[in-house]
Amino acid sequence: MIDNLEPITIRAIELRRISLPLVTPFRTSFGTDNSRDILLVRVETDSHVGWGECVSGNDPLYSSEYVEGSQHVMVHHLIPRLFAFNSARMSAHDVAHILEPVKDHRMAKAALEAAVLDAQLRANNVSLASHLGSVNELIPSGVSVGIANSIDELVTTVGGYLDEGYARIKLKIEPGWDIEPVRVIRQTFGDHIPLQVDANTAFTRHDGPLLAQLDPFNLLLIEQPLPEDDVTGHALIAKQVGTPICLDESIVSSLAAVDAIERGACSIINIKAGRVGGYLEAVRIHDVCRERGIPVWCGGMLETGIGRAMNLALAGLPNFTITGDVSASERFWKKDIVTDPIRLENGQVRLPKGSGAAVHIDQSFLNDVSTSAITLRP
Ligand code: NPG
Repeated sequence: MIDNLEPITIRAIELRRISLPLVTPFRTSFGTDNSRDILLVRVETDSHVGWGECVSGNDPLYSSEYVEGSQHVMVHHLIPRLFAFNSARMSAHDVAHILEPVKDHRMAKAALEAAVLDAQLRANNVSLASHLGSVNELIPSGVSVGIANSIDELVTTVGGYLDEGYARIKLKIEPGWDIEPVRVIRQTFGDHIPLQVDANTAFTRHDGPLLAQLDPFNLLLIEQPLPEDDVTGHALIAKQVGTPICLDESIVSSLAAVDAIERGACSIINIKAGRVGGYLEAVRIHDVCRERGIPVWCGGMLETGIGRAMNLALAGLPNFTITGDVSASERFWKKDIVTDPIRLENGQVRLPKGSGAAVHIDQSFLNDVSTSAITLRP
């Protein structure tokens, strides 16, 4: 990926918070979401506008980031650095470097970079997908299924998604909701459905023998069984379990990806731009994985149409050979904030066409769901 884009000058950055209720509560091993408080970033140049979506959650449960903290670090640390750079004239490829002195806060950095990139790509009349190196327009769509109140409820939910045509099912697991749900889903729907599980760090190094009980069910992968800072623990588990181990939370950068691969901690990686500080770093992770023969897939973080379209641009890169969490908008939202939400077509989703992320905001609905907005200028 080369930076062949004309730079832009940022005239204003708007931080807008919206509140969107989920169609159904989404339960993982780290908590239950009923609605999302989402921070959107709008970058304005003299001629164009770009959008970015911050994936931090309402509470610091998936990682240490949370939406209030992301907004705070943007206002007080990140945006002032952008404005101080070269009279706010820059390329999106400069953003990570400008923000590097601030430690972590990758979701906040990713949202700012995404908005700058979207504005710059629109000004250059280039699509995000082609800039990132995407080669596919139709992307197989996987769905993530939260922990249910009962096995019967889980069976009904999974059956509904299979009827809709989803190409792959991911079950959230935690201690006590692990082997049995997988056994019943396999027994009910057969061996042929692509199935995987996600523990979101809920197990320990001692759980290798328990997780090995998943081996007979021929899962595509077990995602992030152990805490994010226990990379060596994942390498130990990988020796005890036949099912491939995939890392999500542990992979915060391309450096972390190389480290985990070299330590034998995973044979598959989930890439989320928000978790790694932006789409440009996400492409670098794609590349280091590709060079090392490690397939990747695109994760999701309950994004609106803005983040969903950007994720699809990423998921079209050639080493995204495993079906990702790129479900239709209606999986999570009754109504999206974009005019043309991502829809499921025969188990696939289509990359929107146009410059930048190629989405258009439904301005009146956006206003309806907005809870606050502030504008910062250089
Ligand atoms: O399809 O957008 C989606 C959701 C996929 O399960 C999903 N995401 O741990 O990967 C995860 C989980 C998540 C959601 C994590 C929200 C953090 C926040």
